[in-house]
Order: sequence, then C-alpha cells, then structure tokens
Amino acid sequence: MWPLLLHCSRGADTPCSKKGVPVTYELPTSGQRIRFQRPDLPSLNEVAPHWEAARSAHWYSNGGPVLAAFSSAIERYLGSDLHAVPVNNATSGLMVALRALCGTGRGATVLMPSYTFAATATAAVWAGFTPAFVDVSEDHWHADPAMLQEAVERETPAALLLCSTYGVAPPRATVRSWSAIAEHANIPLIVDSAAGFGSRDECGNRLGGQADAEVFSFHATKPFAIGEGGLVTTRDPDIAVELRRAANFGFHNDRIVRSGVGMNAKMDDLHAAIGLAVLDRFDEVLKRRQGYGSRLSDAFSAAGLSPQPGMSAGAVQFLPLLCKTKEQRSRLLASADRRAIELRTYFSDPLHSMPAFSRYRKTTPLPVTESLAARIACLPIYSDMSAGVLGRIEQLSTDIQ
Ligand code: T4K
Repeated sequence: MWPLLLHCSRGADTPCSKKGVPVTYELPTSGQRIRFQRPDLPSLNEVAPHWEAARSAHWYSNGGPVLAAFSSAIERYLGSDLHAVPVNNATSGLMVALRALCGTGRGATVLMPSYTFAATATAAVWAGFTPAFVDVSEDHWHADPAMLQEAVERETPAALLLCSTYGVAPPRATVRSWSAIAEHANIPLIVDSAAGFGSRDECGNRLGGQADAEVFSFHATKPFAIGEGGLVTTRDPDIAVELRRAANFGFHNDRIVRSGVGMNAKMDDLHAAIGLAVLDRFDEVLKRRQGYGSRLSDAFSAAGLSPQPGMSAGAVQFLPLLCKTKEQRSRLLASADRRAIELRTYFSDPLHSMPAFSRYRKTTPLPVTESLAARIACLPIYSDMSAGVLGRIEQLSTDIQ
C-alpha cells in the first residue's frame, strides 16, 4: 500500500517548518508487509552536535571541519594505518579509484566478476574502461583466483576490480592470490567492498586494507547508513593523495588540473555529521545484524539452504542464502509473496546477462555465477528486527522443506 499522504502546512505548529509553502510527504503504509530493508538513520538530535561544528565554522563542504573529524574517526575505527577518503557514494568512489590508479581508461580492460551489483561495471564504463567478466568460486562466491590468473594472461587488463561479495571478507588466501596476480602483472588491485564496512576477515581484521584501494558504500540500505555516501581506503599515502585529487576535480595544491581530470565525488559535512552519529552506535548495530543473520541462517539450514562462508563476521546488509535447486528458490519466493515478505535475488540477473553489459567479454564460461544467480534468495535484515518479524521470516523455512 502506497502512499500515506502526510500534509504538513508550513506556518502551522508542526515540526516541518515555520512558514511558506505547504509540504506533502508520501510515506509507505506497508501494513503487515515485511520490507526487504528498513533503514534506521540517526535522529536530528544525534546529528546536531556534529552539524553545529560546521555551522559555527560556516564550512559545509570541500573539506570542512566535520568531514575532517569524520575521516579521522573512520581511520581510528579501521586502524591498520589506513587512509580514509570519504566520497559521495560508492559508485563514484569506484570511478575515482580507477582514475587515480589507472588514469583515463581509453577503453582498457578491467577484470571483474559478473556476480555483483550493476554499480561495479557501471563505474568502470563511466571511468572509460571496458569490463571483462571472470567467474567466482563456489567455495566462497568471490572471484576465483585460478580463473583470474588465466584471464590476466589472456586479456592484459589495466586493473583488477574484484569484490568482497555481499560485503563478506574473502578468505585471506584468496586475497593473497589476487594481490600476487596483480603484482605480477604490474596492475592495481581495487576491491569493491560496498556492503562490507565493519566486516572482519578470518584474522579478525576489519576490511579496508585488502587492495591498493578498497571502496565502501554508506548508502541508506547499507549497515553503515548515512543516506548517500561512500569511502575509499588505502594503505599508501601517495595513493590517498591521488584519490583525494580525483574526487576534487583533479586539483593539485595550486588549484591547477594537470594530467588527470577529476570529478566532484566529495562528501559534504552534513553527511559526515550523520556518519559520526552512526559511528557512535555502529558496533551495537553490527552485533544485532550478525545475531539476526545467524538466527535466520540456522532456521533455514533445516531446509538445506546455506549461507555464504564468512557471513557471521560480515556486516550483514541482508542475508543471501543458497537454495538447493532453482525450483526450491521459486517455492521460497512464492511463499514469501503469499506471506507478504519482500525477498530479493541479488545478483540475479548477473551482469553478463543484463542487456547493457552483455556486449562485454566473458573471459571464460561463468557456470558458478549462473548457478548462484539461479538459486540465491536474499532475506531481509534490519538493524532492529522484532521477534515477531524474525518469527514470520522463519516460517518461510517450513514452507519449503
Ligand atoms: N558495488 C556493490 C557491490 C554494491 O552492492 C553497490 C550498491 C555499489 C557498488 C554502489 O554503492 P552506492 O553507489 O549506492 O553507494 C540498493 C542500494 O541502493 C545499493 O546501494 C546497493 N548496492 C544495492 C545492493 O541495493 P536497489 O536499487 O536494489 O535498492 P532499492 O531501492 O530497491 O531498495 C531496497 C530495499 O530498501 C527496498 O525494500 C526498499 C528499502 N528502502 C530503501 C531506501 C533507499 C527503504 O526502506 N528505505 C530507504 O531509504 O539498490
């Protein structure tokens, strides 16, 4: 059911405004329907103390005081001597990373999985590169190092743009192989960890240092949610300078744009203020999301559905579960529909099957990608799920046994 109209006459004694044009908000009236995501951003009261720092400095973007405080807080949170470059969303973060590390694309090939969100390939195309797709491993759903090695030899790519699929940390050995392949080919490794801010790898380290540049999303639907926003991290101070430059029109300190044309991918201070408020409670949010993920994953294991290895240490944007067969997935989706629960099937269709991307080369057949895409079902996860909501989702598992 959509929408509920909330009329808010400015001039009336409402929280909306003091005077002027009436404002109408269209709010979803979902009734009993369980939405796939239901973001919960901080209240204005929580954001206000941070925002006041921008107001008292009269500095709202282009590296204002709140943005600087947010960058430092993120660096302290991630640790490991990482440099943090906040950006206005992960898609532009990927474009900035590609341009900072590889210059203008001129159509050069970038290897990436097809089993990812459209933004990964979109960013490469907008930055001037040509995607070529590699398969993922059925063991962990991240790019398969053996396939990658073969593809690098054949395609001589300009960069590897690999993913922490669903924001879950790839096994350390896999990341080591990716790095070795990139290093041997003398090309940069960029990792799209969009949903992975706060995820930990098998050694307990937070993601952020897996590549020459790693990219996170702070979109409203992500566990670390500020509305629109993102982050690029790197260990290398020189790369950090290039990333900041690429996100700020390409300006050097003397405000001259030299070889590399940049873009405007800056995060503003209001989003940084929201980010500081999110950071205050993020560990608690992560703990809850991981708890819901484990509970639902256990409930569905009786029906033979399996989670991605490493999920329990992830930030758990939502819960992807692999059905035994595509028929079982169809039954699950139909049952969810009947019970008014919104499920999703990310990443189906995989990119190589989408019309906009099907012209790009598959470096090999992609059987694992196709098998995952045909059987994946993603369950809702929020930061605050009631026992009632969790119970209703669990009921689906009994429908498909
Ligand atoms: N790389 C990867 C691997 C990614 O997964 C993504 C984004 C990116 C890069 C790019 O990151 P950004 O440039 O966005 O920072 C959503 C997100 O918009 C997208 O950020 C995310 N991946 C993707 C996996 O999910 P949609 O188009 O599928 O979302 P949508 O609008 O259908 O909403 C999903 C659910 O959330 C629905 O139940 C509605 C609900 N919702 C959504 C919003 C925004 C709310 O209840 N409230 C809200 O404010 O892409």
